[in-house]
Amino acid sequence: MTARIESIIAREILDSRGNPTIEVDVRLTDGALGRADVPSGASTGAHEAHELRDQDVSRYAGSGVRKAVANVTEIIAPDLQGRSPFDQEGIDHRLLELDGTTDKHQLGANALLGVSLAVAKAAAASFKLPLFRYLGGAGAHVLPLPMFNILNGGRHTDWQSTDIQEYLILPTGASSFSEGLRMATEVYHALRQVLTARGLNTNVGDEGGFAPSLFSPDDLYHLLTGFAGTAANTEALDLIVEAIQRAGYQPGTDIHLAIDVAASELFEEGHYRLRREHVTLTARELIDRYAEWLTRYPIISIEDGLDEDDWEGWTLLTQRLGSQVQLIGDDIFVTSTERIGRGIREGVSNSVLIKLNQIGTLTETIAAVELTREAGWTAVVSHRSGETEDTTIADLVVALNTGQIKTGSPARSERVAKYNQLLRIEETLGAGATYRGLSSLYNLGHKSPS
Ligand code: 2PG
Ligand code: MG
Repeated sequence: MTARIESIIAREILDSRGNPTIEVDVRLTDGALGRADVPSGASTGAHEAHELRDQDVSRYAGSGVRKAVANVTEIIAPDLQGRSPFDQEGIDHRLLELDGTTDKHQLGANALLGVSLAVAKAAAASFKLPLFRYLGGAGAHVLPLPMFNILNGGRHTDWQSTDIQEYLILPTGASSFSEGLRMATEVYHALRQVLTARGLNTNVGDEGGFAPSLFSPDDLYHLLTGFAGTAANTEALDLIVEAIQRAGYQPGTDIHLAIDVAASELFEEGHYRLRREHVTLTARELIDRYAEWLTRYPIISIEDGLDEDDWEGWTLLTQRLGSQVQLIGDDIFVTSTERIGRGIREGVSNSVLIKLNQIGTLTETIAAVELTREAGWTAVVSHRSGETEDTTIADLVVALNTGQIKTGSPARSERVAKYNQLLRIEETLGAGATYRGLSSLYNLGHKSPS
């Protein structure tokens, strides 16, 4: 007899920022167990599915998730009990029906995602298959090009570092995932030395990247010490280029750069405010800056270069830079097929960031990836700034062969857990593993950089 869902339980646990989040256990009649933890963002998109929090200020300042837990145990669990765990689409469809709202605010996208993923993991365990194999079948074989966020800024550092939220390094010249991981980790350690040599602090931000206090026009320390730094946002790029060289690698050959501007966080009354530089720019002026940076630095990917609702600006951005770099939409698309579909019709980018909890179920996430790839765009599977030890995204990126993952710096266990899981998957695949390096960005018919 094939296994059925026997029980579903949920609990409130903590994420990497010390905020409550939900964990779900699905147990099958054959004893198989699937456990999933749900991540949480800080620079969240306004159009993301609803993350249900208790708003009871007597606990965790209102951020508890007991309501989401109760929705799992009292509403979802009795309904799904006895169903087949192998019908993921049917399960996810039922979750959407039980919620009944477009933004999933009734039961909470966090409650739905916990169940959706735990069911998939229980099903994989029942088959005694690794999750990537259960989800991806025999064709799953592509290890992703990792995007390591080694310098954190923006909201992830309480605006103490740069305006740009993430500075990432991509080991494009590596011949395997594990070699890429080693190269990037060496650069991370070299960056620590570069910062220390400059008298800059080596504290880290939410995703494990360094968060130094960089040059700001009114920063007395820098003025008094006579350090003739450029503005914080480009100083970060200079420091990373130096770290790459210090580690013995060639910027633009062995390792390329990427940024996540998270520009929705900068957007105020139709303009983009760079707090660390004391300037306010139009979309066109900000695009000019990116264009100028592309001439000076080996940047091959820009995420959220403009605000989540600035569709006009995004069109302009894509017309100007879309043939030179990967332009990833995160907050603008929020992993929603509806918004990605509009983006494809209007030609507003060439890549989509894929975050499970932005949309709320595995089936909808896979649909978002499929739509993205059909358009010849790239899809980058991503963590959130608030994470746990759950490693589902490592399996998902291999299952779907999307070829790129963004999951933080090569430090802090909630980030490293995903990279370590990819090492295990690489080992399992052995000679069958593929690593595409630079061509991961252009493997879907998208024009390669000149
Ligand atoms: C992003 C993410 C993850 P957050 O903007 O891409 O790096 O941050 O989870 O805070 O939205
Ligand atoms: Mg982003």
